[in-house]
Amino acid sequence: MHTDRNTLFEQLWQSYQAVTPSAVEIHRILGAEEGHAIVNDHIALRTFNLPPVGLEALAEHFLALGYRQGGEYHFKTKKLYARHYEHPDPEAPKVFISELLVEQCSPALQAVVKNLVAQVSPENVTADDFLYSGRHWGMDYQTYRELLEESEYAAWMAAWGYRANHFTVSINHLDHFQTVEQINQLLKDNGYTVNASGGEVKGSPADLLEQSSTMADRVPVRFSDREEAIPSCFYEFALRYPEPDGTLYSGFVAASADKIFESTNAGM
Ligand code: OOG
Ligand code: NI
Repeated sequence: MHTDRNTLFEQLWQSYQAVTPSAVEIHRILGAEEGHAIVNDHIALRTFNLPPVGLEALAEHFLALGYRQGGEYHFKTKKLYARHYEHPDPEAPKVFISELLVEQCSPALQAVVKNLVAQVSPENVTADDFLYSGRHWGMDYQTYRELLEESEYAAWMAAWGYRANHFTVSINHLDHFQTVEQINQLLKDNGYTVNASGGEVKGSPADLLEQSSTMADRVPVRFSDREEAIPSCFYEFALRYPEPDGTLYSGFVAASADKIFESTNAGM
């Protein structure tokens, strides 16, 4: 477990940006190099609900840094369960962790995923670098394609392993953009594809959270038998609204999250 929050998030960013060239470019487009601060609203991590890699094992890394459990979210059709974690320091990024409910999947998928997870050493799960350690298992392209037919989430997880699947720009902290619509227009003007599932702006002021995201980059991944370009990670944008007590809403919105998961869909 890391003892320093900044080091953990810096390492997560490094492993994320290595497979997400658009995040680096968008960072620059937003003016990061001209001294405009880019504040990260949250990151998201994915896993399978099997020991030793279930949601709670990932969460331990954040609890050790003083994070506390927030809300929980159910995604029935996608067979996912998620929780968010937040820190008493409001400047700390929130963390959204989901897990695939493997027992609800087909016997074939269960067999594949159990075999992958069996290759993870429990001592690696508590190691400092686990959350950005990538894949711990052998993976061939055909198996990836088979998983894809049943669950985009399972296929993504099997191909990429442990890493942040997105970072999120806090629009509240931008000084030159105020709305999700403005960000989406900027993205489109620069040639990026905005995730349109359920609408390009997800959520509303009444939900206290509006979000959008790019569609994941496609980058080559090394499978055991060959290299293929597949969806990697995406960039998200979040605008939070105040609760009656004046503090910004710190939760997530399940109906919006359901669509944001689709930012890594392969579409083939
Ligand atoms: C997480 C999707 C949900 C949000 O902000 O609601 C999410 C994922 O794609 O793993 O990030
Ligand atoms: Ni998100």
